[in-house]
Order: sequence, then structure tokens, then C-alpha cells
Amino acid sequence: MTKMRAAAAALVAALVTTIVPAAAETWTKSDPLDDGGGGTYSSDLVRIKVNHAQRKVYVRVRYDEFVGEVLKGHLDLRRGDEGPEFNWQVAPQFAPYTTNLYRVDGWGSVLSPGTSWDLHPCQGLRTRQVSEQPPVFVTGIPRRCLRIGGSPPSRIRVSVAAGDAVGGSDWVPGRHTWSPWLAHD
Ligand SMILES: [Ca+2]
Repeated sequence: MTKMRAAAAALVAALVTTIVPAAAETWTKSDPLDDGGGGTYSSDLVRIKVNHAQRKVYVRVRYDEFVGEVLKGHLDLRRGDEGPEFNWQVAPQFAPYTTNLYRVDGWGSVLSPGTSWDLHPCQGLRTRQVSEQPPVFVTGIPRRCLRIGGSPPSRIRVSVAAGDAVGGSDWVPGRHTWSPWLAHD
């Protein structure tokens, strides 16, 4: 490559870097079959997908076995603060899938409140079922609801659990384990 061509290529690369916005960051994780609590009422998650989009954080959850009970998601916003800052809960067997967002301090458990739980009203927060077989639900959490003080978070990470008081719970990617940090576009 001549020097001129190299310079032109570098210029094009710089322009592309400048012009093309960063894509929304997504993350997909498959989960093993039959790794939940193993009780009578034990749902089995097999795949989640998180999309930290411009306006909402979308979390898509696919079940293999769907018994119902609560689906709980956790959101981490602060690197230096152990555990989640928010979680959301929905009972996906009951349309219209009322979804609640809570401001939390720490993990708590799937079954009982943790410390400093506080219902956090959030207009536009909703869960919808996008497939019956296999059962697939998508929860959209408006980013503006996730402010702590200032702006919405530039990056988040997620941990999801399906479970109830009898059957235990199935976590993705694992119990008290996070997805990678996901930046919005
Ligand atoms: Ca599973």
C-alpha cells in the first residue's frame, strides 16, 4: 500500500468511527436444562437476551418448563456497590403481566424482601409474552426509571431468576452472578 493509500484508508477509518454510532450492546446467554430448584413447581430458564437500547433495557427470557411463579430480574448500576441497585418482578402466568420495579440495596432472595426495598413507580415498564411455545417473555425497563441522582446509567448488568417458595429457583447466568457490563448505544 502506498503512503497515500494508507493515509486515505486511515482517514476513511476515522470517518467511519466518527459517523457510525455505537450499536446497542446486547448479550445472550443459554442456560442448561433442569438446573433449577428441582421441586414440584420449578420453572426452567433456557435462554436470556439483554439489550441495553436507547430508551429501554429489554430482557427477553425463554423457558423450557414454565410453571409460572415469579420472575425476578436484578440490575447493577454501580461498580463499587455490591449487589443490585434495582430489581423488577413479574408473575408471568397472570396477564397483563403487571411488572414492578424496586429500588434495592443488595440481593435479598427470590422469595423474601431484601433490605431497603422500595417500590419505584415506573411508567412504561411492562412485560409481554411474545411466544407461547416455547414460553418467551420480554420485559422493557425505561432507562429514565433507572436514575440514581443524575442521568440514566451508561452501563448496566443483569441477573435473572425464576422461582418460588417450593421449587427453588433457576438463575441466569448464575445465582448472584452478573452478565457482562452492557453499554447503551
Ligand atoms: Ca435452566
